[in-house]
Amino acid sequence: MTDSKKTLVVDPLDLAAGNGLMNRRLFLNSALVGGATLATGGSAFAQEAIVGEGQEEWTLMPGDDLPEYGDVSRYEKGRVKRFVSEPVGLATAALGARTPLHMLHGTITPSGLHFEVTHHGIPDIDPDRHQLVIHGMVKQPFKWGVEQLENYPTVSRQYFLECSGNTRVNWAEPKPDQNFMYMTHGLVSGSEWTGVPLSTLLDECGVSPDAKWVIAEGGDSGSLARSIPIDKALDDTMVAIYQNGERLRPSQGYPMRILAPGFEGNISVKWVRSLHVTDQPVMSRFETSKYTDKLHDGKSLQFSLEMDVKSVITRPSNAVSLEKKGMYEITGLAWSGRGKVAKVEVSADGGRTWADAVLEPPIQSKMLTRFRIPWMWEGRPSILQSRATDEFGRVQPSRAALMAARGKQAYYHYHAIHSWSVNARGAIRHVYA
Ligand SMILES: Nc1nc2c(c(=O)[nH]1)N[C@H]1C(S)=C(S)[C@@H](COP(=O)(O)O)O[C@H]1N2
Ligand SMILES: [Mo]
Repeated sequence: MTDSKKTLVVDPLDLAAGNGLMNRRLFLNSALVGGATLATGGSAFAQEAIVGEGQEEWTLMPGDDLPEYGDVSRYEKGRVKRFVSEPVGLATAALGARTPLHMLHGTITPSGLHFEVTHHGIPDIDPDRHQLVIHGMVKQPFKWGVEQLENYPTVSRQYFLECSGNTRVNWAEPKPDQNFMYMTHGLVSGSEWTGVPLSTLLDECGVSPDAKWVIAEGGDSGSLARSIPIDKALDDTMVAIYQNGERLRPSQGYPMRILAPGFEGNISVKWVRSLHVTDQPVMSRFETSKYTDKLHDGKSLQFSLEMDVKSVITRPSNAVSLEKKGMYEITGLAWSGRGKVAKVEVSADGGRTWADAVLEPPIQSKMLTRFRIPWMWEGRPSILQSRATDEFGRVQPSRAALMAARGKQAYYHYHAIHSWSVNARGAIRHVYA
């Protein structure tokens, strides 16, 4: 039994920054897990034990038969789900399904919860009739079905995928958007992708030394097309056929997609059917009217493909408020489109002081990294923020710095520090700080 009135005694040596941020060493040496810290004062989480429980009906009879394809508990079905936008006309608008980041742990997004952006709906592709062709500036064009692709040596790597429209409401909205965080940040997910390196297939075709771009075209009705720089195509880009150990889901591009690690999601063309090797980009509407960044002077940045360094606190967040004073774990995700996350700092006082969070290994290039730090909330109004730095020294900017650099008219590639204000009752709101 815990005594909820006893106050938590915090060793001042354990404080890492202002307003109750604790030294991450509390996690590293498992002092918290040992109970010494959390048990005092009654943690914010534990409940009193009631003797005599444990005879629920499921303990009294045999359970169900085994399904051939497993599913989540029926109690989770309504609770853990993607958040799907209204279908507003397939021809012009993109449909989005957002990952419930605040409900997930670790870094791998369950396939059924991977975010999805689809401009023309999900095609119902028969894998026996779908083929990928490589043509254009090559010695010999070739084509492959998914069964033929499987004969090649494959690679399996964990990568994040983020739509460059993720968090875009924060550019323009003068008032901070109060939708729950999955609406502002849920267009990012992490998976293990298995596929054939695109370089293997290009080598087989014999790419001309004058080639500069590979134009990928999808097999959906709108034939979404994007130009991939040849260096990226020959580097870590793959034709993915598996996600988290099983064939791609229809939402993710079944039976094959481009996966261009660390680049904006739009270029990872799903349901890919054609790769045209050329010396010029195709200038499709997805790289002219869309996915370009309008600057102060009315000019636009085009082909800003590599995603910036970014992070967000997923718990607590405006979707998960605090119920009472006590010790909490602040946790979230950080990522960089260029490489590994090197550091995540957390502030509980609106950026006046910062403490280093623990980064949970393995820390992988172009993949989500989980961070965590203990926080003693003493019931004071607080502003929680996270700031990521990648291995190249790129630091996640404040919103003011990002707006100063890129202007207010931008739409894509928002990646500034996100701020959660906690009031004295523990209610959490998104604020600009
Ligand atoms: N063929 C095709 N590929 C596509 C899209 C599409 O509509 N059609 N949407 C793109 C966009 S905008 C993004 S952000 C990513 C999303 O990938 P996901 O749905 O697997 O998360 O796919 C990209 N690839
Ligand atoms: Mo996107």
